[in-house]
Amino acid sequence: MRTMKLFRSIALILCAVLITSFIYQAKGEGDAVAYAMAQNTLECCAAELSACTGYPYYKNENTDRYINYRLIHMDYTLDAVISYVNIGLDRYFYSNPEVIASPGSTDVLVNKYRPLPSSYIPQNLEKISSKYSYGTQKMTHTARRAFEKMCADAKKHGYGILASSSYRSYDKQAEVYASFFTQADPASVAVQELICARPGYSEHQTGLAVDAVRATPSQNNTVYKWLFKNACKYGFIVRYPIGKEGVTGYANEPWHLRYLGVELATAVYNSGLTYDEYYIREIDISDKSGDVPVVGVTAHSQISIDGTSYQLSAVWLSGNTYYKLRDIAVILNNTSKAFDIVWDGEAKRIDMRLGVPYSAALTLSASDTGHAVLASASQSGLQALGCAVDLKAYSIGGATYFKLQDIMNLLGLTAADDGAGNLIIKTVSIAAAPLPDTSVPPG
Ligand code: DAL
Ligand code: ZN
Repeated sequence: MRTMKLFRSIALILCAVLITSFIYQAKGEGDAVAYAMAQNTLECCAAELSACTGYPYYKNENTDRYINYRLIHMDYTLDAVISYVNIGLDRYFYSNPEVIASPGSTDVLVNKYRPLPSSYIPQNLEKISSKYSYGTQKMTHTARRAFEKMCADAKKHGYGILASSSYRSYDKQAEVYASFFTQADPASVAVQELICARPGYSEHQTGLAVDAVRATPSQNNTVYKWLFKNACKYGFIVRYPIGKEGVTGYANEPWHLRYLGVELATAVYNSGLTYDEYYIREIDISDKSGDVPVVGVTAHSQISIDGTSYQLSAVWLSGNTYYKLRDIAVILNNTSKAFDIVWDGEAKRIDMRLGVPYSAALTLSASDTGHAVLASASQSGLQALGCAVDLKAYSIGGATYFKLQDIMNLLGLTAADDGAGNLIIKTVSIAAAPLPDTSVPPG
C-alpha cells in the first residue's frame, strides 16, 4: 500500500515536472503540441480554482502560487493546496519571514514563516506553582492559571504533570538552539531543525507554550494520551501532532502545549487540523460577500488577418479566449474593418468608432503566457455607431478584455480556426484569380 502510494506520488511529480518543463521548452522551441498540453493543464487548474475564489481564505495575490503548487501536488485537495500555500509551504521554511505585528494576541500563530519580534517580551508573566513545575517556570497570567488547573485535575485522574519548560526569552531560545547545534553532526542539522525552533520562531517566547511532561517515569505515554484528548478543556492544544511534520515543520512533540483559550482550543482539536492550518482557514480570512473574480490563464494566440499573422496576448477564461479591444483595433487597422476606440470618461463608456483608423499607437500588448490572472466580470458600457452594445467583458489588471466572437459579431466578421490553433479572419472577399493574359502568344 505504502509502495503504491509512493509510486503514485512519484508518477504525479514526474507528470508535473514534465508539464512545467513543457512550458519552458515550448517557449524556446515553438513546440505547439507541448505548449497546448501545458496550457490545457493550466486552464484546468484555473477552472478548478475559479470555484474557490469565494472562500474566505482564498487570497487573490496567491493565485499564481496556488496553480504552481497544484501542478506538483495533483493528489492534494484544493483546500489543502490553498491552505498550504497560505501557510507558505510552497516556499522553504524561513525563506519569507513575516514578523508578527500583534505578538500579544492569544491566538497568535508562530511558525517557521512567522517569527516574533526579537525584542518581544509578554506582559503578565507569572511563575507556575512549584507543585507543577521543574524549577522556576513562567507563563502569562491566564495560561498559567489554566495550566495549574489542568495539572490539578490530571492529578485527580492519577496523572502527575510538570512544566519542564515554558516561557523562554529570545536570548534563552538562542542558547537552547545553539546547544543543539554544537552537539550536532552537520549532517543531522535537518533533524535538529525538526526538534528545536530558531530564536524568534519559538512559541515559548509568547509565554503561552509549555512543555508538559510526566512527573513519574512509570506514567509514560498515558499522560500524553490524556493530554491530547483533554488539554483543550483547559484551553490548550498539542501543537505539533504526529504525522503533521510537513505542515508544522516539527517532529511530533506530545508534550508541547499551546494555550489558545478553551473555545479556540476546542475548535482546533475538533477540526483535526494543525493550528497552522486552522489559523489560515478560520482566522486569517477576509469577507468575500461581494463579486468574486474568476481565475484565468494568460496565453498567446495566432490570428491571421487577410493573410498577415499576428501574435496577440490573450486570456483564457471559463472556456473562452478574451482579447484586449485595442489589440484587435491594431490588427484590423489597415483593413476595411478598421475602428477607433475612445474612452468617454464622463459617460464612463468605451466608444467604438467603426470605419475610422485606430488613433493610438499601433503596437500590440506584450505577449505573456502561462500565468494565472484574476478577472472580474464587468459590463463594458461599450457603444458602437452611437448604439449601446454593452457586452459582458472582464476587467483584468486594469484593462478590459472582450470575447473575440463578440467583437467579430459586432464587425460582421467570422474567425475560423484552421485546425492548428490559428484563427483566420478575412475582411475582404478574395478576388477571382485573374485570367491568364493571352494577348501575347507564347513563344
Ligand atoms: N521545540 C519547539 C519546536 C520549540 O523549540 O519551540
Ligand atoms: Zn516546547
